[in-house]
Amino acid sequence: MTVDRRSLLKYAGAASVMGMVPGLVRGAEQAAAAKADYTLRIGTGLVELSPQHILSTTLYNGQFPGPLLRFKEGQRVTVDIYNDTDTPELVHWHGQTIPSDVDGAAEEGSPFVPAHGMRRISFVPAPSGFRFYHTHVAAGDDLNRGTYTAQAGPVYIEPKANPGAYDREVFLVMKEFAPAFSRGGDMAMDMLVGEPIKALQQIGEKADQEAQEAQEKIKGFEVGYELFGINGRMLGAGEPIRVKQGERVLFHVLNASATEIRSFALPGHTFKIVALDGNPVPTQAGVPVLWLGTAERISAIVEMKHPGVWVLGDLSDDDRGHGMGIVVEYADRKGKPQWVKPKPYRWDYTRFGKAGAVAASPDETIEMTIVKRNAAINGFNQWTLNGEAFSMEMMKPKYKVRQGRRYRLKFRNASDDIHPLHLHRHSFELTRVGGKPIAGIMKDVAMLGGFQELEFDFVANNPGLTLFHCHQQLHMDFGFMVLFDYA
Ligand SMILES: [Cu+2]
Repeated sequence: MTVDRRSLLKYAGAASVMGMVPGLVRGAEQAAAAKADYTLRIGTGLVELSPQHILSTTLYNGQFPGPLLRFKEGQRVTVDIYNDTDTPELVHWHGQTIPSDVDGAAEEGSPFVPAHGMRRISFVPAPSGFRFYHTHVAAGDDLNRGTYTAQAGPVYIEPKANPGAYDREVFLVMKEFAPAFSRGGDMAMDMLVGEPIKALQQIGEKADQEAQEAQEKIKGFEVGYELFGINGRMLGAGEPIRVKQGERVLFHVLNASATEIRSFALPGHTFKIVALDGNPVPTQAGVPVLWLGTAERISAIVEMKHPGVWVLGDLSDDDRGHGMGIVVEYADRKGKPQWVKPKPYRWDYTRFGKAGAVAASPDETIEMTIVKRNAAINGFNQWTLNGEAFSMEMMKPKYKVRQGRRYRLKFRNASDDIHPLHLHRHSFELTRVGGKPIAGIMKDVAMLGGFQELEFDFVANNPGLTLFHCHQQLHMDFGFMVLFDYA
């Protein structure tokens, strides 16, 4: 594989310069002055997926997942971040409405945590619910960087008032390990509701043709994985989740994958969805299967009323076979964990929306057409939004927004890939998915289906540079990003 690293090296160079801002010295002085509420240490360590599968990667505090951080809504916290690695790092507080300099994205101006240095940050956690933290550096062609490593950990921000209709909480972090490049195949996409739109397929076909004529290239690189786990353990290698009949268990599930869409089922049980991306849903519908795009979170209550020893796992036999699952064991039940393949189920966000409601009208609509240029950059697919790929040097494309205005983003996907769309520092309201109107669902990541459209609204209520990107690491690193800037 020949890969030109010039652009990536240029980016890394800019990164180390940005890491040298005065914050380093100030941070160290502050650290000496008072102890932080939380400390994160970024460093190389081992993950024991099973006794036979121990691998080395970059971790928070020597563990995967990183420690569960419990914050209180509205109560300021300080976090000391130490970087024991040789490269500058960024910790992004995913799903929180915090200032740009602590959000943890270089594009927004957050300073890097220098190699072998530290940075103290302080912010007021919000909104309440299930969030997470993860690295936000570009990986490019380096599978030892970015979200291909094990730098991810859950955050739970306690609400001021806790509804509490469950007996206990279990946090589950789904993650792949041992990544490798391959020439991509097609992503399965029939699990999302909605039909492909012909006009978008035609735009995609035209881009394919152009890429082929220009470079005679085939499909670009994709990433596959050898090993899978939940909370850092392969199926059967960790402790089972021990439950009692009649217990109501609130699962907080995070898809911490760098690139993959994940599914989840527990034979004979139903998930009652109570929150998406940590935000309570208007309609708590029951579903047999969960589908989560990269970085999505689902909070769901399962009533334990089907005694046995079960596999709670991914629908893909291959991924589950390589570890993507965890055993659920009822008290006094013994035996081999059972898996039963669920009936096909199409994921539909609108089921959890506010019935009959219509979202508020936007002040402005911004349309974005997403096109894939097959293998256009050294064998990697390039992604363009309205014909433009994001450039760190130019800090473009950049859209101006005005405080207080409500913006509707209308995405038109002219590719066959699913895109987990992510907006930083703001929550958005889904307003149209798979051809259906929807209201009342607040999220920070949403899956846009292949050759489909999706609309969401956000209110410009948190001044500062704001990044929007696809959360698929390969897509964001190769163009799928824009900035919003307050006028
Ligand atoms: Cu994408």
